[in-house]
Amino acid sequence: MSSLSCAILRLLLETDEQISGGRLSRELGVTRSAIWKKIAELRRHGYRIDATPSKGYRLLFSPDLLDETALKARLPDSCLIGRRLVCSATTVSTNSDAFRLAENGAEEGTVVISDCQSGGKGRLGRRWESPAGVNLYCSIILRPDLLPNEASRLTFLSAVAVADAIEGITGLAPTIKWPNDLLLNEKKVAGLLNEMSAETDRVGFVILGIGVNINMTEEQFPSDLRSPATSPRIAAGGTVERAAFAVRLFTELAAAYQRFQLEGFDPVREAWSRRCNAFGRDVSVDLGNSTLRGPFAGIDRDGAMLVQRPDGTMERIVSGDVTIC
Ligand code: BT5
Repeated sequence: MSSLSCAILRLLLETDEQISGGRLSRELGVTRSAIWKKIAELRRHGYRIDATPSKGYRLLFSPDLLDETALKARLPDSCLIGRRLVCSATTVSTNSDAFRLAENGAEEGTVVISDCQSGGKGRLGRRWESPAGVNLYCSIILRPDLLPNEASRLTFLSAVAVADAIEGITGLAPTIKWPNDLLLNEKKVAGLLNEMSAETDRVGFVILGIGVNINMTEEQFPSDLRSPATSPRIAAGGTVERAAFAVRLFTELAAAYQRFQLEGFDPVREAWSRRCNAFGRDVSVDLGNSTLRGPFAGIDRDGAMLVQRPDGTMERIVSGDVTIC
């Protein structure tokens, strides 16, 4: 749809009242008949818009779309994340698409979103279940001024932003399991896959890959998932408008990224620690050829997990699968 449809939708979303055709045409600098044509176009895409002669137009219902019009109509103009949106009905993996775009110079804040992924990626070659019409799958291009070994800080930043967005929109309070799982009632509701391209001393770009289960139902999860999974719909009932969730996530992320650039990692670490589900509990870490078990002792300045060994010293874990005992 055109930028005029998007501008009309933005004005309709701002109020529950009727807006007259005259006001729309004045504010947007086009004729009333141009407004009428775009209202018809929005209706064809599933928006229910009431038109009362002499009173004007009122939005009654928005379809749950994740296209450019639905997102741009809700996104503040000043938001860094989403200043360019690349939306599609289906793709293999939004992370792979974003990586290619970034290699070709796409600007910071570009977001790739798809309604469905045929090859959604988890970590270590695992799969991310990505059915159509129910969830959010997005990949965000950032170009931070960081050393390669500092880039993992953005995983923690994005985990906090996703948790804040879920809580802001649904009222449900997710916890975080190191390093990248978001849980509701101990079941996985979102996962992060951050990838980067770097020279030896400098990050070129980072792709924040974010998958959030939103309106997914129990029946849509395959029975062989490694660990239990959920969505706000399963946890609390009711559905969430995905475009509203996505915009909340982008604004949370933009604010967190700006704060990180000004104040560094400490505020991120504190916010992450408040959400972490492992404090005071024993964790078991699969290190590939051995398993470490001990009390979780937080994360250090680089985001490495600290686990207390039996002799009281700390083990730093930079990667691995963790189970809360
Ligand atoms: C992750 O990996 O949690 C990272 C997931 C990142 C997905 C996003 S979607 C947008 C972007 N584009 C991509 O291609 N990827 C990113 P990991 O910690 O390895 O968890 C994967 C495991 O979670 C799987 O082996 C399953 O057991 C489980 N799983 C798969 N799909 C799930 C889902 N929709 N909800 C909950 N758990 C799931």
